[in-house]
Amino acid sequence: MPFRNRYTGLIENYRDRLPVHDDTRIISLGEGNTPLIRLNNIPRLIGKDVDIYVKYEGLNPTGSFKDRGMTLAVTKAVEEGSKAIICASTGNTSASAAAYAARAGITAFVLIPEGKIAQGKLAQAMMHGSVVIQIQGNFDDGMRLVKEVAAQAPVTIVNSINPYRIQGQKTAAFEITEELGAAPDYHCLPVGNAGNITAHWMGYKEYAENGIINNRPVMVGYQAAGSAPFIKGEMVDNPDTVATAIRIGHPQSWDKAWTVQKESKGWFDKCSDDEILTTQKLLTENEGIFCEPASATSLAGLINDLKSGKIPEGKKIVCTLTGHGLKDPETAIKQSTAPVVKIKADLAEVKKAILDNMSE
Ligand code: AN7
Repeated sequence: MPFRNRYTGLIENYRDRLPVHDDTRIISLGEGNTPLIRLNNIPRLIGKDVDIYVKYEGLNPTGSFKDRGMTLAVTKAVEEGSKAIICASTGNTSASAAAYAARAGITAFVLIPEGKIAQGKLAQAMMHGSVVIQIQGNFDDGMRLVKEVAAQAPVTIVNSINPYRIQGQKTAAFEITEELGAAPDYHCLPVGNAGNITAHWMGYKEYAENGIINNRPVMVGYQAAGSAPFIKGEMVDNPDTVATAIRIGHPQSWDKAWTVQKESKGWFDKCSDDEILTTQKLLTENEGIFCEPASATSLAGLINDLKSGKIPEGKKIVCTLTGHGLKDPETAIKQSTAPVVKIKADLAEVKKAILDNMSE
């Protein structure tokens, strides 16, 4: 049988573009190398002649793009002798930190806003054995506390203010350009702290500066309307949205993201919670792709900009789907209108249920 090389994660894959040494012990769960899926049906449904690809980051080991940054942040923390990591999180960072800490054999402390993180993410943080600290406050309160406590205790912050997080996350742009043979015309992302949009731009710029590609995308960031500091032009104190992952009013990469906007000639815009949930469902029902609400913001915003003509037809566009739909089963089930037929365990009733629900 022919021997196929094992994929062993993005640090091994992009070793020469990341700050690791030959003898660095790499903490990996095989993250990265996620599918770039071309949408077959949605362009036709919205009546636009465009080439849309989604980068399905929900297929990372813990179900979100955070793993790209976490593999490097935890690898470096361990290399530097750290025995504990800490983060504030709307859910996905804590899930990822908990898993990579477990893998490394160190402790993770995670601060989460009480009652405002999706069930799947809470389950992950708990199952991986992190110390879950629920605070009566939002993400921004948690982030402030993490910075204060890390100044006084021997813990390494693994939020995206840790520069290794951004370095790891830039690899998504490498993968996209390698598959498309060039950068896309536009790249759309959901924006919370704005670490990921910053990381993608870093990756595209690096490949352009190295002559690997000769184009760079226009970067477009979308936020939930109730949690949209970049659209307001100032910090927001009481952010709220059904997309709890991006319920962030004080983005940590504020200045960096404005630089991305200027350098790439991009923009920020907002989507309503209704648009976010409708788009999440559009993807699940018409493409077979299940992402969490925050992730659908990238496509929801793109659809708005295609409808208005701000993004013209004939373009190649990538939307990042940052997290898996299974992260937030409660929101999914609440908004689902799919028929759930209840019957007796009886053949005739099953046949009737099939005939009644057969599509034309
Ligand atoms: C699914 O987990 O900030 O703009 O604490 O989980 O890089 O912050 C999550 C962010 C988009 C926004 N989509 O990315 C956290 C956290 C999902 C997310 C974002 C997040 P950034």
